[in-house]
Amino acid sequence: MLRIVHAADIHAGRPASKELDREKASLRRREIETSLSRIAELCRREKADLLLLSGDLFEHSHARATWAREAREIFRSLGETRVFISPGNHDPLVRDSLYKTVEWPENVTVFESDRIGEVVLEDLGVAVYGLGWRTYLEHRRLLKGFRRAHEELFGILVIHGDMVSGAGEGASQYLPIYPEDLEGSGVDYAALGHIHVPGSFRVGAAVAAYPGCPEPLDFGDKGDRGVYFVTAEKDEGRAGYRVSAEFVSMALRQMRSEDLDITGFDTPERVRNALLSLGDPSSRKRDLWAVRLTGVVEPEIAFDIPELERLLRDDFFFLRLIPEYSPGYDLQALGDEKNTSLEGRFVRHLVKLREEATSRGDERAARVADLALQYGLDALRQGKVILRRGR
Ligand SMILES: [Mn+2]
Repeated sequence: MLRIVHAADIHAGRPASKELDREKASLRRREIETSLSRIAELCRREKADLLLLSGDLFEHSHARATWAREAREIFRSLGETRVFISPGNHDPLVRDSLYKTVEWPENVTVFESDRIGEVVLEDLGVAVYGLGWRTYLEHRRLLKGFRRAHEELFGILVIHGDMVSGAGEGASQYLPIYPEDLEGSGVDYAALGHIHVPGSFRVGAAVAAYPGCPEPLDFGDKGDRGVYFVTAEKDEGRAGYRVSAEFVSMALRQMRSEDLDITGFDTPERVRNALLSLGDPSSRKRDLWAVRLTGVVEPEIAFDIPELERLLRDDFFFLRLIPEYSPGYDLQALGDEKNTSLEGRFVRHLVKLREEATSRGDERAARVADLALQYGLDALRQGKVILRRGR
């Protein structure tokens, strides 16, 4: 049985979010860099025949030369595992690429041409096909017309690109991969890279997978992150292979997004305690959290968001608070027809504007009217505008 570890989009060298303090930012950057060594451990544990790295292994503009040397030693330590790398849009084969400055060990193949190359591994009964990006953008449909040369071998394609669906030429500037081109290639497994959300799927007779980034990179990268462990066995009953692609979670930390309803909360202490009830202590200390504060609070209350984040700095690895709560003005009472004051007329006018915007489907205008209502009432009743949104 053929045993394959397929990873992509490590993005080694990528600086962590500027919102992290210096110490945590450098820790996080290092965690992203060292995911390659954890992937190598998986290769050893699973006695993998092949390690496929489908692009964006590092970031050309940020990766350190020392990291590339570490990567070389990690690959060397894999010995029996053959490594195939197809550079992508963040690590293209430009003139001063780290791919060209490091002497890679014998078990490593970097696909250096933007035309599909092949490596035949007779002992494994495998042919690996792949290409490398040479520029930061790639509009060309590079897979079009490609057909594998060795029908009798297990065919693998390693490529960094964007699966598109029949949107015509120019469908993507990140190497558009058309399902029909992939199907026409005749390969058994397509080791894809570029999309950061993990997923495996079938394209005709082929199994294809995007492993996604093994460590989450942005707040959008929610959920489990990792690599694929792929096995392939000749299916004696039929002409082809039985291929299974199993997701293996690897990430040291997760990105979490939560909503917290703070309706009726009147002290920062209450907000702090509610935040401390999210998840459990270990997930708070481990993960990166983005929490939206929602609900309705007394109009005179505005929580000091940076101060709250500071108070909780030791409880969360990282916490970003997004204030989206609104002031509890009683618009019904304030806008009563009998209220002839400036306040009453202001509320009736703005409520009408908001309703008109809503009824013609203009959400933005409705939002503007709503905020104008809040700020106007703040000014009229409290003598100042309260910026609850922070930052
Ligand atoms: Mn990427």
